[in-house]
Amino acid sequence: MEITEKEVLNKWIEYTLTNDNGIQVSLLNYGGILTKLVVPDREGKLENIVLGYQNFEDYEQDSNYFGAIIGRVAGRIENASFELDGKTYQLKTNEGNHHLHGGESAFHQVIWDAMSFQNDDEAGVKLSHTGSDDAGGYPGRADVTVTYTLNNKNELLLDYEATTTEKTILTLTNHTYFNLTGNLKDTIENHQVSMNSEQFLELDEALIPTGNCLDVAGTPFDFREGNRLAAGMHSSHQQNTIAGGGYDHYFLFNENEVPHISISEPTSGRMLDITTNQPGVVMYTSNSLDKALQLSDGNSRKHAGVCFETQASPASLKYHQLPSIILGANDTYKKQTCFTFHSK
Ligand code: FUC
Repeated sequence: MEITEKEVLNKWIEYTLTNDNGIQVSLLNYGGILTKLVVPDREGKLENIVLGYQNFEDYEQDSNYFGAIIGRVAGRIENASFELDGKTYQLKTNEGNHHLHGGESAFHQVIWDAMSFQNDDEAGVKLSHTGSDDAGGYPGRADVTVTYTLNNKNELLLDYEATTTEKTILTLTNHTYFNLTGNLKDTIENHQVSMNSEQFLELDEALIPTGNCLDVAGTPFDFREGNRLAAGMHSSHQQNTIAGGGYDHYFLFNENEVPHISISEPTSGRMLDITTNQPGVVMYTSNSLDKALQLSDGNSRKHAGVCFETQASPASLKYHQLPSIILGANDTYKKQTCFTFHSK
């Protein structure tokens, strides 16, 4: 295992973790942004499988949230408002009337305290952030750590921990866009995804969950036996068109079935398994990704990457049957998502 540090833009540090099989993970202390992930294809060829900017300055105002830690609440809070214990809280809007991905200057835009560590079989960086007492209208101050660990089993672990000074709402995720073709050779159309999910949340035109849980059976949302992402990109299903041609939906996982998601890419043979103790995932196929952004491997385009945002849904604030995002003052939020890389 090896770990190196490099200063970028005279203000951030980029850490690169390398395991004994040549897998490399690069991340910034700014936003905890995963900038590069280099893994072998079936021939052993090492290539980058995540979207990242060519110029680091572009991470500062990134409405695509490339690779970043998202919080305090990942996803959309309808009308930027929620009720907790009979009290109504109003947050700042940053997408129409709504509050997206923790609002402005959220966890994706702060410099985290970083501490690296390594031993024979793993190397990592522990990122910590102490929120401010007035964190954009959320109750309580949240103290958060996110630890990235790469090991020699070809696993990348993201461990999230949080506490709060007052009862609050919190759900964290990471917003990496994967593209297993390597070095952005193609879109994600031919990625084959299997997912243990029988239900997903219906969206309205503003991409806000309506509260209806829809059955995946007989729809392009059925990944139980595996399906190409292209199935939803060219579909006339109203839920795919509403999302801009593809997926931008919360899927609820079936309990006790792992891995929760498996992805394979036929040309490179690369595979990725995702296992988590989160109750579900937003699968977003970059339907609204800005065109012609200068990325490290070429220009961006629609469907250039796919995000698997493991999390609980903020829709639970309104629809209480969904897994909750409430964190009590004496509780510790503890979540893990594990990404395992292999090939066939
Ligand atoms: C995802 C989506 C959104 C948004 C953003 C960049 O989390 O749910 O629709 O476009 O990423």
